[in-house]
Amino acid sequence: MTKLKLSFLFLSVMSLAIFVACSAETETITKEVEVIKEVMVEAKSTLKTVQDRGTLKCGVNDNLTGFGVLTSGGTFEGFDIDYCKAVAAAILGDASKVEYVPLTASARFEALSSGEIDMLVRNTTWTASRDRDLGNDFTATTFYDGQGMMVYADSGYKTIEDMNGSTVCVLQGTTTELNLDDRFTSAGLDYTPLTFETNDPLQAAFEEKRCDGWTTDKSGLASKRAEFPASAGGPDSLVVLAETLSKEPLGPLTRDNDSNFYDVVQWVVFGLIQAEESGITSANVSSMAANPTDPGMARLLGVAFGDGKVADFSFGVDPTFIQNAISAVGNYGEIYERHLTPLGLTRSGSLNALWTNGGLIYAPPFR
Ligand SMILES: N[C@@H](CCC(=O)N[C@@H](CS)C(=O)NCC(=O)O)C(=O)O
Repeated sequence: MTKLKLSFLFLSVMSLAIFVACSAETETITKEVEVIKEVMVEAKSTLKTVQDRGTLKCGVNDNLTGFGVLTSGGTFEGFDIDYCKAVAAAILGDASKVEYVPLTASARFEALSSGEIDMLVRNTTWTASRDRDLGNDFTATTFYDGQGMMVYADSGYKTIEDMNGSTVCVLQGTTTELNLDDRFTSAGLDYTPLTFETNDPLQAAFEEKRCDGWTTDKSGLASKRAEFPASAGGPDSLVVLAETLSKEPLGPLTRDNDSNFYDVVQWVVFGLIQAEESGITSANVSSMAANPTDPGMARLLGVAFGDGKVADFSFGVDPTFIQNAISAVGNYGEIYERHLTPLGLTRSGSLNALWTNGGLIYAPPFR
């Protein structure tokens, strides 16, 4: 729906609301307002588009092992990819109904706002300007990250302060590029950024030692370090400096004013976290659904507890949507273990531990 039509509908709602205040026909008009509101929501919902189309268009990374990568076998894999699968399983009952759209860092927001994709899950940091100016809605944080600096072990650099006068390789259109400037400029350090649109030429420049440091999210550095080719020195030739330059909360995002779809994506994220907290896994979810041990578990899995009713939270999808997502990809811990543990990203003691273990991974109540 165009902005003009939306404004017209909004004005219609407003004038009806004013009329309500002055009229005896309050009840009828209140109903009309409700209908108009429903039409507005319905007309804009990506949820309906996905249901009608039968596939989910997910904007992803195809070049970041652990988060999103196109494998040599032609399949997409990774932590972010599993959220595409989980949402497809929740809405369509089938995790394979995803159309993956690989996007560079610079192209990702336009792809979402133009409608080319339904949701974006591409190691993307939640920031104020991306939320407001770019018209996105961040659903939840799936990975708490921070920016790091990777250098050659034999470079002698131990801290950012040692890097005065250095050249740093960085990707365009990222928070990384902006934080790098904040950090060096505020400390009065001289540096030259060498910027790239995609990772491969960046890595080539780093291997050729055209830059002294490579900066991005620490998870990204862990991924690139783990795969650093032996011909260029292998992983042991590189170190990531201890300093964390920024906060990089990563997670899926949807378009602004698309709350039916936004809610489903957000509660799928929360559902997979709650599943871990409740001890529900891809292996035991069917038996837990057949025999839930408590009412909270029954609500989460969309089944009745004893003789009670099935709790339907009216998300516009089957009440078993979280159950379907868990069956497809497992709980939060399983997803983490599958994709991020192999990169050496230790979860225990980090922000990405469950809140019950001292971390920030927390789901609001399913009630
Ligand atoms: N989280 C940051 C950085 C995202 C980013 O693009 N990171 C790089 C390095 S981890 C990446 O995904 N590179 C893969 C590529 O563009 O080929 C942001 O949202 O701006």
